[in-house]
Amino acid sequence: MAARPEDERFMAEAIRLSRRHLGLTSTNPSVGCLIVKDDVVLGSGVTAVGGRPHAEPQALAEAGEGARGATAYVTLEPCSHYGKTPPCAEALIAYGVARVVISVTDPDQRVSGRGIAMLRDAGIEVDTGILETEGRRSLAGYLMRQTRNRPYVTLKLAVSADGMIGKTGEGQIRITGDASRAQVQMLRAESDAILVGIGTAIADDPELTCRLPGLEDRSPLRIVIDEDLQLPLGSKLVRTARQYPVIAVAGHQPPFDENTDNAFLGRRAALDAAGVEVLQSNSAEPGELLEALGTRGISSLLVEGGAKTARRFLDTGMVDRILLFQGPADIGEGGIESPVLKSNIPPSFTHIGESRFGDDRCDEFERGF
Ligand code: AOF
Ligand code: ZN
Repeated sequence: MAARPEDERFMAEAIRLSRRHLGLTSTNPSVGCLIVKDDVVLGSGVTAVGGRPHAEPQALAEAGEGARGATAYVTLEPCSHYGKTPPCAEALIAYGVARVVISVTDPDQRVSGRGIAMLRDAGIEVDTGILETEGRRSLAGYLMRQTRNRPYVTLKLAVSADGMIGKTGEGQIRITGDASRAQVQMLRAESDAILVGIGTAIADDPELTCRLPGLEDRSPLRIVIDEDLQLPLGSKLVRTARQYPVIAVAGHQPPFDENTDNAFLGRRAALDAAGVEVLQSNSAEPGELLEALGTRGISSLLVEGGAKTARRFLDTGMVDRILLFQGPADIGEGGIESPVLKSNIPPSFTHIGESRFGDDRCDEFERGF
């Protein structure tokens, strides 16, 4: 049978629910599930922090006997494999669910199509592709890592009215207001990792944590592209490295002569001793670093600047989504130009929405994959 009018409404609710644990379930996707009968939600579940239990058994347990004859709304195809937990498809069958509505099919080789087949074989009606665009957006990190072994990359930029992202020699300056800043903290909470270049790390001395009340423990892994390992030992990043992990990404080649070579090794040892992990990767090829992060289970990466780093990610085609926050004031003389503006977003991106945060606006662009 085809999709029903209420399907999109309940799927939208399941997707909203799934977002609650974004950034907390790596390497598992954060999935949302609702058990609905006669237009009433009898149970709901989201993949638990750490990735297990999955969403379905939680929603089913809440619905209990009520699940018999009900419809299950799931953002991702229920799993069919015996992994660290038994298959969710089996649980849906055991509880006597009559119909399962799915947004996105699972690219995981162990599941892909089998979850749906198991349900259908048991006589359950299955509809797929409900709010698929929105579903794929909520699962973007998981889907990207599964299919390309790299995290989904969001580039966030805060741009002044005259198109600048900062002012030379002035460190952190206010471009956007408090509402935008809170939104960025939320983005950090939803990301597995956050990345800046060493220029920004030195000029701004940022913390890159999530400081929203109650969400402090959702700070992402913090990464600095730091070719020559110049990250100051007194920086906020290094000082907090034992609490919130930091990776410094050094270039492949240490400098050539012996003295500088030794200095590089010394800085490396000092960062190491301060609890900063040093990783070597060619900074001109962000794809190399992204692959290493994908292998470690990082599914979503937020790139927060500066201009050079953003440019490199854009030029090598490693940006999947751009969030352009625009403040109302000019920066003028000494401004550092944004690597990208609303007027020159690369043609492979589509404008998918605009929101307002106080006096600022935020335009969102994405590239399909
Ligand atoms: C679901 N519901 O809530 C999630 C699913 O290592 P395991 O056993 O936990 O299995 C991981 C796989 O399970 C993952 O790659 C994806 O296919 C699926 N995740 N499936 O039915 C959920 N999080
Ligand atoms: Zn499952």
